[in-house]
Amino acid sequence: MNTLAIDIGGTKISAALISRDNQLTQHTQITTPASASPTQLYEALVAITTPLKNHADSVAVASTGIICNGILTALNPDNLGGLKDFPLKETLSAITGLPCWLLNDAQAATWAEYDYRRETISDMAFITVSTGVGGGVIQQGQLFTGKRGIAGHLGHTLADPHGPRCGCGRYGCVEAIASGRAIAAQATGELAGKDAKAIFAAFHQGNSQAKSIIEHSANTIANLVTDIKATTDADCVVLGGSVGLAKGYIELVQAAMTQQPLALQVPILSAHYHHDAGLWGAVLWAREQ
Ligand code: ADP
Ligand code: BMX
Ligand code: ZN
Repeated sequence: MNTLAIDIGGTKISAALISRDNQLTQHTQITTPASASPTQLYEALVAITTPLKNHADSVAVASTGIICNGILTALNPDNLGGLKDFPLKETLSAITGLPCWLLNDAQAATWAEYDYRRETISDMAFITVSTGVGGGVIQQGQLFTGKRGIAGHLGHTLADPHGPRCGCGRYGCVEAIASGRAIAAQATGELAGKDAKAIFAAFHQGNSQAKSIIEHSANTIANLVTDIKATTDADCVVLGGSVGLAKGYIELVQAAMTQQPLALQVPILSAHYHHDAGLWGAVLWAREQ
């Protein structure tokens, strides 16, 4: 039988079936509703689960936001269309009639990326540069979730005390400078109103404003990686998310890392599971529970 895997992000919701022998099939994707209405999120979850639920015996979810006792609470409500709290476990159990396992999206991706490397490493961190900036930390083979689900929310560490206000309410968070939303928010003039994907396209066509916004993001992530190394002595740091995986981005982060003190440098790798790290992590984590 299969597990129905769901990854709820600030921009898209993806789902797939993952079998016991690790075959991923029926990959589907919809846009995350931009409205603060819980009804819209409910309807999106019904739409994505209905074609798949009869082929599964459990549900494993990776979701943006703080996951605690089955409730999704946004640390940055801007990234969930302004929606602050949502009874995710209860809702999905009711929609599918199946047992349901939940984890934060970046924590889930961290678990998948660790699982892939577990023979060779014991300590690592994962950073998703996506709608927001999410993270997860593995120490001695253990995923840190924290008692309240907050552990590893690396996007809300301080990058610049004089930086812009983050949707979480703090000023100068990594997320407020480096995330896909932040990249879009910094664009002016000919790039105003464009999303991060379009700003990357402009960067590859030689646009100097796009280059400086993307380099600022990459430098901010390189500083975060250095902080992670100083805090955890990670064996490696893995990057994911559509910005983290975008052409040319990891090379910019790696180049900025070479400017850091040698003892604080650490290998920066691209996510093995690419855009599906959250889906795989949710399922692999649920199997461990
Ligand atoms: P989610 O946050 O829902 O998990 P993503 O990881 O796809 O979703 O991140 C969404 C962000 O990534 C948006 O800001 C979007 O503009 C940006 N993005 C999507 N595709 C690309 C791409 N090919 N290159 C650069 N940025 C991208
Ligand atoms: C935000 C926060 C994290 C999440 C991260 C990446 C919310 C709604 N989300 O920092 O919990 O892990 O974004 O999420 O507060 P994504 O949607 O960009 O993948
Ligand atoms: Zn923040």
